Amino acid sequence: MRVLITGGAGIVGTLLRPRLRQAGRTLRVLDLTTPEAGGDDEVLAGSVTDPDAMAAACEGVDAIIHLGGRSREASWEDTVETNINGTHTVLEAARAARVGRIILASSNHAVGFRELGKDLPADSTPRPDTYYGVSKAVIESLGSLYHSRFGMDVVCVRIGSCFERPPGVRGLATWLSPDDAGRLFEACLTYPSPGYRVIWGVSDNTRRVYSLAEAEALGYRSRDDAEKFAAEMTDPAPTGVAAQYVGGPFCTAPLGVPN
Ligand code: 15L
Repeated sequence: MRVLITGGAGIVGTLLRPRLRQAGRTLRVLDLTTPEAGGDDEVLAGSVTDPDAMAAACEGVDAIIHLGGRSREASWEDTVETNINGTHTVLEAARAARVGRIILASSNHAVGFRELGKDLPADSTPRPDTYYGVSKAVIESLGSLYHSRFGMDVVCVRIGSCFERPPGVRGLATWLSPDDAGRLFEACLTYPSPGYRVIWGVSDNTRRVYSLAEAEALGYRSRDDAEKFAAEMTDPAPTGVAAQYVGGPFCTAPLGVPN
């Protein structure tokens, strides 16, 4: 089995690579500049917006983890080009190469203006908080379209905050630990015929507000809880709008301004 990871040199890709390697599986890792070698991984340079590069990257591939793109707010034009056109290019290349399964990195910011509550369903309809959030809502729709039209299995993961450690107090609720990320993407890669799904990417944090049920239906079991880092957090707890909505500080960040 060969798995293409786009944006594989980014934060999430770097955390995932060692956790997804296994016998009988080759990881093909793509980024704008050639990613560092590691294990038996194939590494290559190319942009997700380049149809030729993506066609070559998809050759002989069984599944794609599409992480490539802007991971924060940027200008409207950059966001459309990299995240929306880029994802369309990846899906088109995947369709032409008959790749059966795509896991799309979506984000909590697709639903950033949903009120914080208990167990927010993973398929809550979009309420983006930024242009970035809009792009994530659009890629979920593109994934739905390619599933319905072409029968591809598409799993959209609304990732909370995937870092080595929770990034501040808000992260105590939104953290997806690296090991849980490995377990979650492994479930996305191996669950038989998932069809089209939207799931949350989050650990079983004490302060969690996202539902785990949809990811657990794919066999994911979180073993981590951000609460063990609570005593180390020195930033002030979110207040006002940032405390009311899923997207936290993204809800008030200026639109189109890189942050
Ligand atoms: C995201 O979607 C970003 O890619 C990441 O950098 C974090 O900001 C994360 O959301 C978050 O909400 O913590």
